[in-house]
Amino acid sequence: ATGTGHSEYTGDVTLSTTQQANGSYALIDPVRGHTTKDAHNLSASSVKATSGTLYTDADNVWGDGRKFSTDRATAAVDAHANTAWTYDYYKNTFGRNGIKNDGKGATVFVHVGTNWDNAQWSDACFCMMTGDGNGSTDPEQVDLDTMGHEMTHGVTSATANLRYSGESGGLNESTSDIFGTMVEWYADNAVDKGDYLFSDQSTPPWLRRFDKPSLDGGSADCWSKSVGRLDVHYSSGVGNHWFYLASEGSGAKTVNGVAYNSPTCNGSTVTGIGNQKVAAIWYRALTVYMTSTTDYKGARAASLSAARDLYGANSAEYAAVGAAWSAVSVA
Ligand code: ASN
Ligand code: ZN
Ligand code: CA
Repeated sequence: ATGTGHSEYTGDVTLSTTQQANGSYALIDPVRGHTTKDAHNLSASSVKATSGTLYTDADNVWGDGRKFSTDRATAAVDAHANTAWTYDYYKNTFGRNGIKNDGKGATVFVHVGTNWDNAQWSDACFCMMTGDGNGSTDPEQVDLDTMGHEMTHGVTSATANLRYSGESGGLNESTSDIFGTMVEWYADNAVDKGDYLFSDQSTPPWLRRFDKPSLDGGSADCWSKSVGRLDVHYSSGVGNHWFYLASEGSGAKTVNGVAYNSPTCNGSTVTGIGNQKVAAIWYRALTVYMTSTTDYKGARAASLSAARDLYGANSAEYAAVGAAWSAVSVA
């Protein structure tokens, strides 16, 4: 069935739902296999696949469009819709049939924990958990790029399986930021437009940004020998900066009304090739060339191999990928 949702972050949305024997509708997506449940504030460490309760509704019109809503279905609207956008992005862009490419859907839990200002993916429950924000500035953590980020952790686990520490951990995080952002670009929503800011809707003004990652106070803009000692959400900065430079190029630029200014680490000028091509290169690098121990040097090699496969070794795309890595000090 097709329901209507009043979302927190993307206006009114359509929802793929399933009518049950008793006539009510459930947040079970029959196309993609995803199910959305209320965790009833169970902590993230306690959530199992069987936890919580399935969302059901009599008239298939869901939520009230408010942040921090007393209607517990509102966060579920965003979660259910944005999980579908993420599935569709991977399917329609890369032919990937779900997180494991096996057609099996995931479970999404909303209202996890109490004032839990976070979201996470778990391979163990094949589920995503999303919190309600911090009770003041940050609402429910269910916006497009956040949902895309968390589901991408599942894709990474099923493919390169980048180990979640050191440089491979930074690459794992960067991969989630990159494809999370690409899901936002793919959805092309009038309210939550494509940008190079991460978690900008649910953690305003943003949690991380790609043009100059260090503006978050912790992320690395440039590779150095010690970058692997940073938290993986900070060592990811090198990969995110590479993605921005390869996509949009160096210097000042306004995209979809947001002003960016991306410096290079070596004084070079980089010309971008657009984020769709960079994402295609990164997806092939992730799924064909990277392994659990790939570091930044290995990521450069993997993405150049992918660019060669897709566009040729003499292409502008291949040159841009290499130039952008050099510009973040990955030689
Ligand atoms: N939201 C965080 C992430 O996906 C949770 C974590 O630290 N693993 O990176
Ligand atoms: Zn992450
Ligand atoms: Ca964003």
